[in-house]
Amino acid sequence: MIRFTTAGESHGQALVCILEGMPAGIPLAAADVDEQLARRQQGYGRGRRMQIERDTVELLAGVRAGETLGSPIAMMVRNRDWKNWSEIMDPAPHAGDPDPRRRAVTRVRPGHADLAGVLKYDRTDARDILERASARETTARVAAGAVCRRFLAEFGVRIGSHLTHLGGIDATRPEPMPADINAAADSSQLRTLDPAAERAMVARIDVVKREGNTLGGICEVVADGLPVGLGSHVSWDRKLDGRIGAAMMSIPAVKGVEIGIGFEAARRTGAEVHDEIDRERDRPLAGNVRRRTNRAGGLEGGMTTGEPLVVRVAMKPISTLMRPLQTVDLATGGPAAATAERSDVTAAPAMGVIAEAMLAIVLADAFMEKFGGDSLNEARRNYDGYVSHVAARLAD
Ligand code: EPS
Repeated sequence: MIRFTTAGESHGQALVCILEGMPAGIPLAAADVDEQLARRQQGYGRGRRMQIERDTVELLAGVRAGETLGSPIAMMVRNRDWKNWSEIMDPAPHAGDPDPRRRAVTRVRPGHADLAGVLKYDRTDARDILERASARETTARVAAGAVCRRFLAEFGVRIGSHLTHLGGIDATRPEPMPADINAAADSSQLRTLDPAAERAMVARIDVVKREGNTLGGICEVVADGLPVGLGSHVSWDRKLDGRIGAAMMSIPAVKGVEIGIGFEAARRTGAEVHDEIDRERDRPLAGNVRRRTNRAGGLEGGMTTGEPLVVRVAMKPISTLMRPLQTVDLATGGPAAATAERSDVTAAPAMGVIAEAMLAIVLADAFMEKFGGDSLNEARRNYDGYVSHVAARLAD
């Protein structure tokens, strides 16, 4: 239903994104996208690059007078750093001086796309790989996600995230969770909801930075306001769990995804895992029931249940270490210390914002699959018809 593609190198001119399949009539302003882009740029532990960039979107196509047209939406975010890289990243054929290859990367970094990329794409300079493997690309995903999020907001869907773990330190999940997770998380420099853990995390980042090392982390993403029945049990590729898993695993450096209690479910008995169901009036989106617990994380049989959708996403430490690991130099064939480019100590807080965007894209796709429509009004009529039907079940 929804397709999107991004293009752009980390130090190229710009990142671009084309998002197809959004209906006409969604209210959309550049500010809706910019707000999300700014959220992605925050987080203690980022490097100097984030002081250079001030990401803002240019809406190039698919939007007129503050509303989507139903046509492909094209967006561009310029790289401010481009001016420092315009010779090295110049697309024009270049011979001699200045040599665009003078910052060639041959001491490939363990854990990065560098080595597999140069072998596969037959390159001698790993910059040809790393520029696109860079997580800078996620800027364009967040732009696409912002549009999907704006669409979902029309149906009362809210998506938020917070950091639950950083480099060996757990944050406690508040009980109850704040109604607006992002309002709370965005005011924290690590996007955690546990101030004591945050202080320990900040101290850990400072120590690890001095050591020239890096840290990973885990974010929890929550979507609420979803109706029962997005996704489907009927075929593997329509199951929403699988679609969410693939979207999350495509985020650079993400190594694991859990839905609900995730891996923990394998350690418990069925009685300790499955959420018992009670009838409860005035819960139309869930078919007038409530689960006593939400260990399933809002998904059963590949479909939403109407309970909050809860996804946890784990990111490995960034693979550019200022105190580099051992590798081979592709230019000499000998052993070498890996390239140490300017980098972040951790980008785990930003990863939560990116995971929100990916979830918004998957959910908007599932919405369009279920409710269809060329215009927002048509999708809304279909949504209203379905929800009133579900709400009539177990109503009295
Ligand atoms: C990145 C390396 C750093 C990060 C970058 C991702 O950039 P630079 O090489 O310019 O210092 O800052 O992230 C972003 C630019 C961003 O917008 O998130 C990498 O190698 O993945």
